[in-house]
Amino acid sequence: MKLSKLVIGLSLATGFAVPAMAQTIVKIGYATNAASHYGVGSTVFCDEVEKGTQARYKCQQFPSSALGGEREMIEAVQLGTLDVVNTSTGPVGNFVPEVKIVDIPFLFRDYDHARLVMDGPIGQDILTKFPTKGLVALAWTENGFRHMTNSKRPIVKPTDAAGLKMRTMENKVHMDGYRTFGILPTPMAFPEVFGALQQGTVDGQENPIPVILASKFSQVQKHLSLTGHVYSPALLITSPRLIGKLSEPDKKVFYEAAKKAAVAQRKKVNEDEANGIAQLEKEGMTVVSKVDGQGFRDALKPAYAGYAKEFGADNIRKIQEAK
Ligand code: EAX
Repeated sequence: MKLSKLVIGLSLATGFAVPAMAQTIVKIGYATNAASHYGVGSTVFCDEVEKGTQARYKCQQFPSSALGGEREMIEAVQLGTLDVVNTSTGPVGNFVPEVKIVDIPFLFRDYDHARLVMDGPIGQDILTKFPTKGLVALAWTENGFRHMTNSKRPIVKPTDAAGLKMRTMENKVHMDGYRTFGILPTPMAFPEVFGALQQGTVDGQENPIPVILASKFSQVQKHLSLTGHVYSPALLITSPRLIGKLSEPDKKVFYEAAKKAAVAQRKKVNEDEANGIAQLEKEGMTVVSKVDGQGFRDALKPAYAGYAKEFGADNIRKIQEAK
């Protein structure tokens, strides 16, 4: 018998007002709108949590950077003013350094390779590093392969990107890499990006197709180059405080919900990648689909020396060779 019917039946039979099941609101935030890949993943997470806990836990979603940039939302989870954030790894390395290795440019061959690593021993081991930093990573979700947009000129080879003032995430691994292309990296929280592009404070930015689409960057950017220079993982992150309050069965519900969210978010990324480029051309962007990928990889070599020193050449190779 459904729980709610039982509760009503009991209160009628005993004449006592049986207290309605207490409901806990789970506040979840993310950078892009509710129809985006982050919104799709977060909604699946929320639906699964509500269903799996018989509505004892119900989400309140804060899409479109309503609670600030991703770094601010991660800090809010640590402080306890936000319960869950669905965030790219952009700023995460500043909280959990072990994450930084997966932000290395041209580390992953394609989506299958990236997802295999994130869901395999290497990616799962990184998730275990979060609790000592006051965070709990429920699962890897996905932002996607990042491409360059700018208002000045088509980018085919690294020298075309040289001299451009490009907004980057607050991510040193990205910035060190982009400097080898001659780019002038300008780290900036995501909510400020559209305005900075509109005012010309920066010439360009780089993001996956789903973000470029959802953020309407075609309104302020003329050129899109399918560089795919970085795979941007994402994460559903909560806090030890929230997890610590859950019963074992409810904890299982939250982790299972996060896994289902990842599947839905990755599917939406695939859909956006398949349909988004034609959509962006329709919105007026000129698209360079064939860039000099080898030229970008060659230019990156000096940064790789630094990455090998920081993360260990073997660890980088293990990821690159994962099959
Ligand atoms: O996670 O800051 C960024 O460019 C991120 O890709 C965006 O917030 C989506």
